[in-house]
Amino acid sequence: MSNVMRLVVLLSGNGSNLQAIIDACEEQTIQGQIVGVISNRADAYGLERARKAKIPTHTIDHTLFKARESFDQALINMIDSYEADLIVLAGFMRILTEGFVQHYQGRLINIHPSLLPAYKGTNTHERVLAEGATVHGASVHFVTAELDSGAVVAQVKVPVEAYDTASTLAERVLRYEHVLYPTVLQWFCTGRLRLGKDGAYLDGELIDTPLQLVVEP
Ligand code: NHR
Ligand code: GAR
Repeated sequence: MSNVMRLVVLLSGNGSNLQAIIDACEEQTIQGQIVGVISNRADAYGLERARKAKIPTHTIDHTLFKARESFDQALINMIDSYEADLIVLAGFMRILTEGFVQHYQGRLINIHPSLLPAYKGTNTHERVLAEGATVHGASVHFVTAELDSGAVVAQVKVPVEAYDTASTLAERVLRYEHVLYPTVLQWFCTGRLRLGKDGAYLDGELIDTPLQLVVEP
């Protein structure tokens, strides 16, 4: 009963994706256990959500480190003390060094608020609106050293409405994320999803185009 996958979640903010993952673990729609939550900001509401769920929390404040390498090493030391099988980025807002990413090759996964490869980086909702796109979305990808460029596993499309502001759009995207992310994490936790040399595999088959999930948010 205790050989389920051990997840460590990294976040920087509200943690609504963390909440979706906590709920899925409790309902056993994810057969995994969140063994720790780490934030780079002491005031992240996600830490409060973790405490309520009796999950150990830590803050590693990036502003206390002179170099990205030393911050990342502190993260590595903390994560490895939990013997994590999978490191889940959930609204984590610090770019990670190549050394960090290589240490967790195939065990580091992120959710990004766009239909990758479109709109890498930050402020995706603002940029989608500025360009007048009618479809937006979210992607789950394995993390590699190049930002938002690792193998994309699955995506959801989200409609853009004429009245949208960045905030109403972000809210809608999040509701889809809360279904997408637990789904993909369960694939990993059941051994169906892995990262190979040439990309991500689901049930032994290369994902050559990101899987399109159709979900009820
Ligand atoms: N690290 C690597 N190496 N590769 C990725 O794909 C990563 C990553 C770290 C985080 C999440 C990410 C996203 O989904 C992520 C993917 C932060 C920034 C950023 O510019 C960009 C992308 C992502 C996270 N961060 C600034 C920095 O200097 C700080 C911005 C801030 O604090 O608000 O690190 O989009
Ligand atoms: C989510 O939309 C996530 O995709 C995005 O931040 C939000 C976090 O919300 N991630 C990034 O932009 C990473 N750069 P949450 O804290 O409520 O889960």
